[in-house]
Amino acid sequence: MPAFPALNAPSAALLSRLAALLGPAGLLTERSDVEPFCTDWRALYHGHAAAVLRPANTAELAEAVALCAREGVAMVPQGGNTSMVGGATPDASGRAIVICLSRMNRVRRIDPVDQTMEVEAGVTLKAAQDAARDAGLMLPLSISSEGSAQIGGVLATNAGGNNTVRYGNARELVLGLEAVLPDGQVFHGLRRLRKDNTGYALRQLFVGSEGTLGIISTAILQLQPQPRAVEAALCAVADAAAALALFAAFRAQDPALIQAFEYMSGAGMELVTTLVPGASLPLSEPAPAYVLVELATPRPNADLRAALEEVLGAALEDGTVSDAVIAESEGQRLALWKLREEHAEAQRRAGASVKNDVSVPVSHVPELIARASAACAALVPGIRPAPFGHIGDGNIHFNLVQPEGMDPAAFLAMDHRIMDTVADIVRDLDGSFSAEHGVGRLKPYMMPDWRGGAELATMRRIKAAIDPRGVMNPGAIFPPDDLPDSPAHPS
Ligand code: 2HG
Ligand code: ZN
Repeated sequence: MPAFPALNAPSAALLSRLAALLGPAGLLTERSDVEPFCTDWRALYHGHAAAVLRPANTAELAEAVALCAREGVAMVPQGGNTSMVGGATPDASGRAIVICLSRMNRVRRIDPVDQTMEVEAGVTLKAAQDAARDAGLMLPLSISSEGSAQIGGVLATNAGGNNTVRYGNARELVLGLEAVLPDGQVFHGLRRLRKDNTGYALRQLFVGSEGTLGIISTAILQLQPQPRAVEAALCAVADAAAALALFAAFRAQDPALIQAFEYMSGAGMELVTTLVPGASLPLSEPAPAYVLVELATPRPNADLRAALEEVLGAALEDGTVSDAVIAESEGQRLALWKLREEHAEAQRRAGASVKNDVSVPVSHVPELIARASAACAALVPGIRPAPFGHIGDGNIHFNLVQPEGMDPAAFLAMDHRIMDTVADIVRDLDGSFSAEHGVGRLKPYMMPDWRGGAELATMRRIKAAIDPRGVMNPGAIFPPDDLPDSPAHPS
């Protein structure tokens, strides 16, 4: 286990050097300015920070990191602050500095021949998608928080989302990367090559590192041709097994057409339609579960509507699907997606919830949902399972909303017991305790058990080699014992 020395609060001299380097727009120290950066989206973590740095470019970022590192000050990189696992929240000591990338927000270049885009870390995923689309291409990464989530955070957490089934996770889209190392050196890996076998693929080390090895500053992403046709449908199904039967039917027809294949439980959908303004179910009656399927193709003259109707028609006939609605316009397609993308927001409005972002082999999803629902109901009577997610790639958000009327704090106090109950079943089904949200500050306690032995030992050695002082995002990924200076649990 690496023995990291204690981390320091920034000295007055450091803060004035940072002020001179970054200017008034680049350094926040007033408590009221700093506070918004100290609570996560779920409001599970309430930390404090000595300052927030907002560098305008890589040179400023690198210099600021070097100054902080020299004093042994903890740095917490933060993108859109949309982490579901407290990955970007400073601890309660007030000694850490948050580094916010939002001023580094330029789309530098889109190359139509190479089909790549070079984007700075602070560009929101939505802005990057829009820029790619305006250039006649597509950035095929799509997540519910894309309006706020920034490229740097999306890559640092290896986000997955709705299109993984077709295009892979963020990792698969990264051709090149520039990152600032924990001592302020810059790793210059901004190459846009499809082939580049020159030793270790260092860029991939930063993808999914959750800011523990350095700060991603710029990336080159692989783009795709823009689809010429997109069709989406919402289907009512009996359960996850029926959803998988429908998935199999679409795959049998043409796997290359499936752009998204999402599952929603009836309970999750009911929360959305009752708690999110403007969300309504376009089917005649509620169902036990739903699938949102999206087909897309760049091929000209592909009769995508006919392809969709062919599979849905057969599924309605054999009872796999009990009802379905096909979007007749772009507005209707977005309305269908709203029902899916507002699940996290609806669950936030419903009270406290415990999230389990888990993955299992696709074939095991029905068993996961059945067993985990029963186990959680036995543990907490009245608990409201609201599973949903990316069933096409085996990633289910097995989320549980508190029982009606229960004290939210009492429910959250059971979070580890609930998470462990689900995790035991996930393990039995050969799955992972974190599919796309990362480990953050919520799940490091699970690491020794799940990733123990050579795996965690190797991660610790990589961490110690790249960040020997332990200044980069302490408290994330590694169990608290590794970083005695950084309480990993909510304050
Ligand atoms: C989604 O798929 C996000 O909408 C959020 O990953 C999931 O709220 C969640 O657990
Ligand atoms: Zn998700």
